[in-house]
Amino acid sequence: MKILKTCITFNGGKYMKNASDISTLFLFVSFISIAGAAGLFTADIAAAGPVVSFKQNMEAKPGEQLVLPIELSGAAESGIGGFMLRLSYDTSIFRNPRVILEGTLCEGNPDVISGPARDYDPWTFSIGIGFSFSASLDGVLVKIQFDVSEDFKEKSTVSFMSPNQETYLNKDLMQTGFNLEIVPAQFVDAEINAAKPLSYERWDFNEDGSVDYADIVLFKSHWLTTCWDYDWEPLYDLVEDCEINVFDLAGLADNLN
Ligand SMILES: [Ca+2]
Ligand SMILES: [Ca+2]
Repeated sequence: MKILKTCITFNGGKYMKNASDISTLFLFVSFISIAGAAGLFTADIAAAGPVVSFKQNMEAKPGEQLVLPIELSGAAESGIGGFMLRLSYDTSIFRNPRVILEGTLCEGNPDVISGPARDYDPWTFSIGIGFSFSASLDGVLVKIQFDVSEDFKEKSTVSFMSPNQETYLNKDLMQTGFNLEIVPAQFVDAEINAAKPLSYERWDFNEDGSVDYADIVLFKSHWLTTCWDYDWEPLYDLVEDCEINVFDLAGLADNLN
């Protein structure tokens, strides 16, 4: 039943233009429903093909904004012509979702649609395009921006809803006669950690309850690295300027026990 709703949602908009599209839709809905009931969508097909992944190890600051890139790899020769990402997350923590296309593989594509779910949908927010999307290179598929609740503590997950069913990559609908042909893919969720507040604890890098020589040694091993370096570790960028430098050292020195 979830799959049925998916199809209606997707085709109920601009893509369903005439009677022939409508009959195609119902044929397609029947097929998908039967396939779903028969258990044809299994974890096996999710293991192959391209990978869609949230950027990992992201931190969010309570009360601030979070931009979360969704990355695509293995795109070449997979024949992707569209996608539907249905996301599920705690809406009391991640609020006012907006899609950013600038700097992504979707930049400049006016057909990307997005929006919140209705009350009866099991997902929270969706982003998709049915056709005219072509990814020959790997990169950031889209970005999603949230306002993060001031109450955000610890961690929270942003996940893809039902990979290869409600969330999927697909062949170009224009070329498949509006039959949804899913390109099997792997989808990797995000676990977002709450950034630690700028307080004494932030200088206690090894979290042993004291800011001392051991923390200086750890700090020194990241000296003058920048956020463009492969071994970038934002934990040490106490004064956030994308470099571990003298400004961070000053803070560390001030907080030594
Ligand atoms: Ca320490
Ligand atoms: Ca810094």
